[in-house]
Amino acid sequence: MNSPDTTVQQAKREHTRTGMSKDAFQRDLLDNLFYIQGRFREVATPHDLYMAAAYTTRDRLLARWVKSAQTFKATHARTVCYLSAEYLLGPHLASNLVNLGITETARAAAEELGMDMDALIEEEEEPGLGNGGLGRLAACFMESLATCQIPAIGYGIRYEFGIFKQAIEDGWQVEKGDNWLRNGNPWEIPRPKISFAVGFGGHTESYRDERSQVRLRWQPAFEIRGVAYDTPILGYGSQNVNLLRLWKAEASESLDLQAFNTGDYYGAVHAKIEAETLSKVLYPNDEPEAGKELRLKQQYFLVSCSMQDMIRLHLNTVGPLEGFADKFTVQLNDTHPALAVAELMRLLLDRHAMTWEEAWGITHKTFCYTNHTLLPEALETWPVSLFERLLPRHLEIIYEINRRFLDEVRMRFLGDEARVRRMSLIAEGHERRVRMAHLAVVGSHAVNGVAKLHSYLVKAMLFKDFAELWPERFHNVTNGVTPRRFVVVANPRLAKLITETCGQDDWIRDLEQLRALEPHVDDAGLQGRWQEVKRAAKQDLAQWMKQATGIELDPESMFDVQAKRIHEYKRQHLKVLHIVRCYQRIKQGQVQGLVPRTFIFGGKAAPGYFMAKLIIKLINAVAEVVNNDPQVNDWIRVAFMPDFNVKNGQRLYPAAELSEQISLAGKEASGTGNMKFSMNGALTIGTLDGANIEIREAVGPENFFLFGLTAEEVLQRQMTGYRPWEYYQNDPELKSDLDLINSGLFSHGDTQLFRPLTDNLINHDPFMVLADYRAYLECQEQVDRIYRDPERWTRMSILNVARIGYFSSDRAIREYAERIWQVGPQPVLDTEH
Ligand code: GLG
Repeated sequence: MNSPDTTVQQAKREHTRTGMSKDAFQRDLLDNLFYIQGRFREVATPHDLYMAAAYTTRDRLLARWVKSAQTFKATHARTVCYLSAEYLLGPHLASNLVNLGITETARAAAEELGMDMDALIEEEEEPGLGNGGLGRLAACFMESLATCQIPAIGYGIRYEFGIFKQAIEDGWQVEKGDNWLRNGNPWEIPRPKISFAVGFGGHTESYRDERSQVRLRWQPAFEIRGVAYDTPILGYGSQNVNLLRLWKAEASESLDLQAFNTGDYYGAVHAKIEAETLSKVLYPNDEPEAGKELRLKQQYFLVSCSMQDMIRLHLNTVGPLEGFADKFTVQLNDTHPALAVAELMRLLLDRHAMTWEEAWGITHKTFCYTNHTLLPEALETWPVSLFERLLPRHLEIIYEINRRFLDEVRMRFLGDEARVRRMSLIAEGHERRVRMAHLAVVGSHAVNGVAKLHSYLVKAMLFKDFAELWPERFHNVTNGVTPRRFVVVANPRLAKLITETCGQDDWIRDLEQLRALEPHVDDAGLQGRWQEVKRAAKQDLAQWMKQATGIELDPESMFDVQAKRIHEYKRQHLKVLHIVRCYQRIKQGQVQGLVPRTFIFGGKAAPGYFMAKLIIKLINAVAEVVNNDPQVNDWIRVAFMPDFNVKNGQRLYPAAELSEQISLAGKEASGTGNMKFSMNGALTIGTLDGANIEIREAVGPENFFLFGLTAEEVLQRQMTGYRPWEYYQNDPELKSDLDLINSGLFSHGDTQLFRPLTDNLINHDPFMVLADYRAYLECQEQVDRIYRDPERWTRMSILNVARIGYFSSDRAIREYAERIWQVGPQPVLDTEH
């Protein structure tokens, strides 16, 4: 026990070390520059200064983290464990300063030392440990969990190479390695003592335990180790800090020693290198998983380390494992961590000697599963043969789960063997495969989709049989995004204007308060300032683009943006057809009613996704012709922002006026970019897909540009037979746009380059681009009409922001907490000040 005196001293020391005043920040900045970076002011590089600022900020997080850990321990707080193969975090510095509430203090402190805080923020290389929406959602959720004061641990993989960096060369995407750790990562703390062995291969065997019971155990052929790296995640305006724990793969010491002792030095080094490849690289999505054995290994590595860690924590703090599901609730972010179901069963059965019924009772109470897509190619299945080889014990457990589950199905639906086959965890066929989504549904007590339409389709189509068996298991939680990063950090001018107009900044914590803008919507003063804020953001983006790509954007034109992964279902090619139509109209002198526009694209294509890469080439090919034709470039310009990531997204959202959300209805589970654009005052042109539907309801149909087939109509067309060539033949403008692409005009005379794309559209068109073409063009004409009335446009923009509060990830997290996790806030008290 500390005497009261030493406790007071400790608190004082903490206070002087991590004080929030400008002077304290300034002193620590220099201290950290000197003692951690080993530099002094005169010779420090911008990167040194960034590191010093990062450590100075981290110190302040750590003070809160310690208090959080103490509070959670003392109160035995129920904890959410978020299991995700991806976290697309984005840069930490600016967002942590905002959440600490010291952005201005830090800026002033830096300025007095002759440093420019914005330049330091620019220095940070972002951890791109995710592909797109799914990974970014996990990052928003971590931030909102801390903001909502819900104790949580995010578990993931510390990939040495995150999502590739995209360069554009000759119009094509070129992938470059993302060596984000090269210059060190000041935000993480290695925990070499928190490490677990993870086995692979080998065989299972039965033995008799001390009570003479026959039990099974797994003897893996080899083991690697997972070591914890912790990153503190601070909530906005709260003292709560949660933990993001990422696992790095290392060679197991025991194997090392063995090899060294037998004199096989190179063998030992080789084993080490091979073990480390496990967390080497994040897999880009949208690619078939064939031959991706390493990916299954990664998935098992993640869940094994994480489940072992939870059991360790439980035994250390609570005690007997019977109460495991009361202490922890585990959210499976898509099927990537679904193996956790089998792993927890294995640990409880084989290591902790529980009966099947006890272990299953706990497992089933522990897990919840979020589905993020209906696209069949993204629904993971793994060959049984691969499981046999890598995870023999888990396969046995999965078979037993399946046997018991299918008995239940047979009891409920007597004689319906077709249903049994459809629902089985094992897909029969010439190659038997494990269906990870079925494992996740059977092993969880709650399953949710990520927007109303998506959750409906999950129940009505994807998991129809399961919803008939267990209707109460299915939920919807519509996604959200954090307004801290996507408004306060990305768009400080807008944040300031909102705060001044509302008279307070409570909206940052409670986004529904944006409604206070609504009474001012007709105020000419606000409208003028609103327009100025947008113009300034457009100028910033234009400046960045000029320097990054050489392309000049005209800030006087409408900024029309589509930024997201490149995928046929998201229909970037529909947007291109619109641009080609504008081009032709301008060439033919039909400019009446046209509004000058800058079309901006951003997004990566999966390296093995040929069609997506061809779409990027097409965008750049059209850009080259359009931008170099003086007859048209007064009207339209096209720019492709290279390497769309969180950091670049933060440049784009504030500058956008029109947000393109034009996926084929029924294909985009939710979308979250749609929310980020709208929060920054862009108007949406979109289909009735994913969260677009709910955004439109929230902002009002009159403030949203709607077009296109509904999900139901799409299904109908598919059933009655969709014939894209009829659209091609019957719509002369559509025909002429596609023909122009094939004419070689955009490809230096090459008439074959874009054939795979245009042929596919005319003959198959799986995402019904041609069916929606006409409606899209007409809707774009309406966009032009309204844009020509700036007052009306601005009004709509203000209303979009005023009514977007529902799409905060704080709201989403509160819904999970109440309806799915049954967990409440555990505030950490500020005992320091
Ligand atoms: C998915 C979907 C998106 C969704 C995101 C987060 O494609 O529509 O918004 O997850 O739920 N695979 C994804 O990125």
